[in-house]
Amino acid sequence: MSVDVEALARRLADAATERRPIPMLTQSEPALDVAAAYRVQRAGIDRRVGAGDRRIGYKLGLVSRAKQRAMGVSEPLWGELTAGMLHAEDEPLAVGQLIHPRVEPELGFLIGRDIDPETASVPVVLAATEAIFPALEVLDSRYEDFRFTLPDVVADNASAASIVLGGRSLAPSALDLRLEGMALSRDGEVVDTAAGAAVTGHPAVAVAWLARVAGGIPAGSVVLSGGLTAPVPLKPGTVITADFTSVGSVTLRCGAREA
Ligand code: OOG
Ligand code: MG
Repeated sequence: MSVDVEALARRLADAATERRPIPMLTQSEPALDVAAAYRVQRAGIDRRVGAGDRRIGYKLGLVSRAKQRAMGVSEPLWGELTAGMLHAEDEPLAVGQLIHPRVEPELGFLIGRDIDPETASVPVVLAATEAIFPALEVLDSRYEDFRFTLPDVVADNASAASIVLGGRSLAPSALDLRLEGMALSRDGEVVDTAAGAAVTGHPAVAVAWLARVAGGIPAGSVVLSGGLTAPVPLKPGTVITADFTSVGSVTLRCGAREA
């Protein structure tokens, strides 16, 4: 039995547009395995690109213990980032346009040289990385109760909604990514802390994995490492800041009212 890739991509896109969460696809589509789910994911991004959006890179997901525990899924996954997901730091996020948004702190990689899938390794990733910067990722699962299996969340482009990039960009040689510390604050109060090593022992391990499974990473890509902590729910008026040791801070402000 095969799945109707286009129809499933449309179901997910409609859920986002209508702000209406849907049951997990695997409930009605038992044939949706991880490989088919990546085809649904690609069809969803192709739809966005067809409507004028542009691919800018990749995101890793479920790579830290904190995230795997929070979501009950213990295998990593990846998704794609588009220009339409970029959200300026000083612009309030319209949380009312999302279903049940959450945010998480991540490390961003700007890839300066193509990374081949066959030779990807930590030293290769670090040599190919032009800059590291802090990021906040806003997630918004299109599924009811923010619950999913691995194929469901893969098909849903790893719950991607918006990304805020900030801080200062540093060459990877200017910091120890494993020991890059991070304090996450909500409305001025620290709610979680982590270091880069939360992501697979070293965030570049996750980026090397991405290069192997995604068929390489082209020069110019932005890659998000995956959340360092469990995600934090967003409400109107919430202000979230991630302060990092070396790469600086990034802040997300939610709009005051549901709109
Ligand atoms: C899936 C996406 C995971 C991360 O950084 O771990 C992710 C989810 O938790 O909804 O983006
Ligand atoms: Mg993430």
